[in-house]
Amino acid sequence: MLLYLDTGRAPNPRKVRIYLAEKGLTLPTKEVNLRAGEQRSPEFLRKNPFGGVPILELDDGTIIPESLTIIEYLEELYPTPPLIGTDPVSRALTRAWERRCEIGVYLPASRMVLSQGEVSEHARQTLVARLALVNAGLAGRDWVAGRFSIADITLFIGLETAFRDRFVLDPTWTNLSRWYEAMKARPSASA
Ligand SMILES: N[C@@H](CCC(=O)N[C@@H](CS)C(=O)NCC(=O)O)C(=O)O
Repeated sequence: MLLYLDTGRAPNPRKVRIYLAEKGLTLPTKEVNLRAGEQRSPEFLRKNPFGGVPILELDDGTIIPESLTIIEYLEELYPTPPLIGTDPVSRALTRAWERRCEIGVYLPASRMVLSQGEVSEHARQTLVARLALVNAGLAGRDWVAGRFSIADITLFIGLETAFRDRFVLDPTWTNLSRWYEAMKARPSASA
């Protein structure tokens, strides 16, 4: 198994890095220099025509793309500690929160950072509305889906992406601020 990541701290490969740190897993990795455009080399495009990392190459040459899919695959191989719930209901709810955090937080945060004008402003408004809901969801629980999970990892990379654009958390979002401090204190946050 060979995991292709970036040379820096791009969000999607970082999601997998944090996941591996939380699992205590070390995989053989190969770094792709995105700034140098290595993801667009013919050799890399043969592995992933979409030209992005992370990808996971299995020993038989099968390529598993997409950060979340790689995580789900690894979770099946290495179920302990569980980061996608422990039974059908908690697995479903963990996945639901993970989707909310990717679609409602990470994607608008990334659109806000990468675009300008009205598009960026619209993304910022979506982000604010979704974060208010995440803040409400965190009432009375330490982690987004109850116990620590991939939903927290996705929310973290979403917030860190937003902070690149000088985004600040609304001071009334006390649950989310408390969650962010707890997340930053985990050793995996520096992965
Ligand atoms: N949905 C994919 C997104 C992969 C992706 O866009 N990766 C970025 C880094 S965060 C990348 O490799 N970008 C290089 C490029 O677009 O040229 C995933 O979750 O893995």
